[in-house]
Amino acid sequence: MSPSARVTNLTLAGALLLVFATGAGAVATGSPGGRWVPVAHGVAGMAVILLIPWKSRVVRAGLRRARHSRSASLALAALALAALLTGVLHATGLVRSAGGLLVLWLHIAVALALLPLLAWHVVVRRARPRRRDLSRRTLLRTGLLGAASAGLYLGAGSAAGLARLPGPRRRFTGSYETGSFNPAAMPDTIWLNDAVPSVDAGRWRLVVADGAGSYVLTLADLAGFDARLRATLDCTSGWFARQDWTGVPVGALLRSTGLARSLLVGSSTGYQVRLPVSDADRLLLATAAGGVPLSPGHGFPLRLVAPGRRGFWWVKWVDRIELRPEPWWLQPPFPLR
Ligand SMILES: Nc1nc2c(c(=O)[nH]1)N[C@H]1C(S)=C(S)[C@@H](COP(=O)(O)O)O[C@H]1N2
Ligand SMILES: [Mo]
Repeated sequence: MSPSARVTNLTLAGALLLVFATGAGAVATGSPGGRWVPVAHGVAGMAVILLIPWKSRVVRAGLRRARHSRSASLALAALALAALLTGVLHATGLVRSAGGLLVLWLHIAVALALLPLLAWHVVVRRARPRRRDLSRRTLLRTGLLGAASAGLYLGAGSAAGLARLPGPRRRFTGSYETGSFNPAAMPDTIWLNDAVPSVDAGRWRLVVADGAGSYVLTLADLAGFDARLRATLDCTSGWFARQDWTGVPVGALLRSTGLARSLLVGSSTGYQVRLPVSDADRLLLATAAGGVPLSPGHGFPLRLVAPGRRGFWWVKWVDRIELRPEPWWLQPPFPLR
């Protein structure tokens, strides 16, 4: 017997909740401890695909009854299918950009557009769980769906491998390698509407504010440092590059941390991030990549290297670092400019 419309809707709602939560998580994750998040995102996406036949039965019945909200429901269905399609295209590597747009950006944009429609749909067509939904049969079905989704995810990965698609060679974050050990081949990525500033190297200053007060450094002052660090820059738009970075360890600039809880790293453009103070010993302020001074697009004269964190933490055109009493999480989850 096939599941009731209510059970189908509730199962789909659960899968979508998982898909959105892990999708947001996949964008944030940068260290191997979080490697399960993008995998869970893929498996949850497969569950949504597997539920399509059941859901279309519910949709066909619904379209006969509720006519007034039909166009919104169809828009919802179209966006959901577009999100699934772009997800599969990016993950397998079948199509990674279309019309100059990265398929991953399309995937994220479609998912964000989907969110308000989905919220509306869930409120308007709310399916209340009932106690008898928790039957042995439902549990068994959910287990089977989970197993089938994992199987489909693994199968799609092997198929992509057999077809020699680039998908299986992605990093654990889901990103494709682009320009490793060749900074000139690495994309210049601007987060939202920031722009490459023109920097006068002679007049540029770095302001350091630590537990002992604040002081200023020139580019000549920084030239004396040549700490090296091999680290992976992994952008949320789906590419990563390994580079040998050279510069000043942040720990060498901070004379005392006092009671500070976070380190604010600011750009001359106004872009800024707040990191936990405990990260300071792992951070580098780089003046060069691959032995060559940073290009304007990659942050000349100074940019943050934050190993284990996604690209949006790697502030470019840094002109101040400041120890702050506020906790690091007192900021939007992603930079706002
Ligand atoms: N000031 C500033 N820093 C920034 C950004 C930005 O838009 N403005 N983009 C961030 C993002 S999203 C990424 S992925 C990296 C990209 O670094 P790259 O341009 O050197 O490849 O820089 C980060 N640092
Ligand atoms: Mo990025």
